[in-house]
Amino acid sequence: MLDTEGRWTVLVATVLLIHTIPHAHAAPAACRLTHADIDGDGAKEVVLENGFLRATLEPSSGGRAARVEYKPGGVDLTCFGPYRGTRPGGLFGDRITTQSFPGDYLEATAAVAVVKNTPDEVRVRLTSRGQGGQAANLIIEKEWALARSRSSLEVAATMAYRTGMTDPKDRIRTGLWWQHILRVGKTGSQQGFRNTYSLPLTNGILQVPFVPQARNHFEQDDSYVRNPARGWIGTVAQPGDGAAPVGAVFSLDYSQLLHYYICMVPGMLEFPTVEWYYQKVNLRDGETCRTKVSLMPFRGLDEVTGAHGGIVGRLRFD
Ligand SMILES: [Ca+2]
Repeated sequence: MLDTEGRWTVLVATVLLIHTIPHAHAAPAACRLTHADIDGDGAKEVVLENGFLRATLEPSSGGRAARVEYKPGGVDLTCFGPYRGTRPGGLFGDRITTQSFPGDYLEATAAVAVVKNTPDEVRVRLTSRGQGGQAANLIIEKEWALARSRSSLEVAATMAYRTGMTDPKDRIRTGLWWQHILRVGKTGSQQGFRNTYSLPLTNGILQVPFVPQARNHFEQDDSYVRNPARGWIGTVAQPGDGAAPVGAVFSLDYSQLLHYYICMVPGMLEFPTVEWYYQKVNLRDGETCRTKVSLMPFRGLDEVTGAHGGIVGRLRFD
């Protein structure tokens, strides 16, 4: 580039990209779907599994992912709590922007429909409904999918308003909000590793460090991050003992996004929450809005500065 005094300077860039799609010569294991009470608590789980991930969904707890094991890294990307007393953690806890915490959906019981169960792809739909007022007719549906050749977990969500009455004046105005305990830790453990959250903002990439059992603090602007610049948010963890960094990034639709939100107060010793919420929409009877998210795990990147379309990357100017 040419500087103000007319001198040429050379920018040396280091680019490292991690594909979440494996090379063709790999022979990934077939997909499997199990719908059974695997932990003996009387409620059925749904387990989606391929060669890269094993995701345990809890229909009886709002249709969340209670565990997501990333096999190549030997880690879990979340834990099932307890979070805030006895409230479970996990990924994709449903909320809506017009209900205060915890709202109707975090502990709703979701209906289960297996959509596809083949060696190349497994797909299941979990459907929850609110409890009172207009939310009793507001349905949140998450369709989870794993493909044999991909290491990402795909979630396609629908928020639908179904009153059964075609009153053109009756409409609901709200937005979808997801709460996650995104943290990388040893498989099956409650506590995660030391890690750093990354958020792309209009004034640069925000890096938020978190050290388990330390009194971490992130409360700028009441925990809201109101200037997102891209549709991704993720974490990179340092397992220690010379092991490669392991992380995961959510890739989401930026055009629908409103704010990110991180709840990290000193009393939360094991993990913070990672959340975002979408812009409000107006829904009349029979109308729906849709969005898609990919959760992309990776190894070997010590920093994330971009993520999109199955690729997570770091671009660094030295
Ligand atoms: Ca169970």
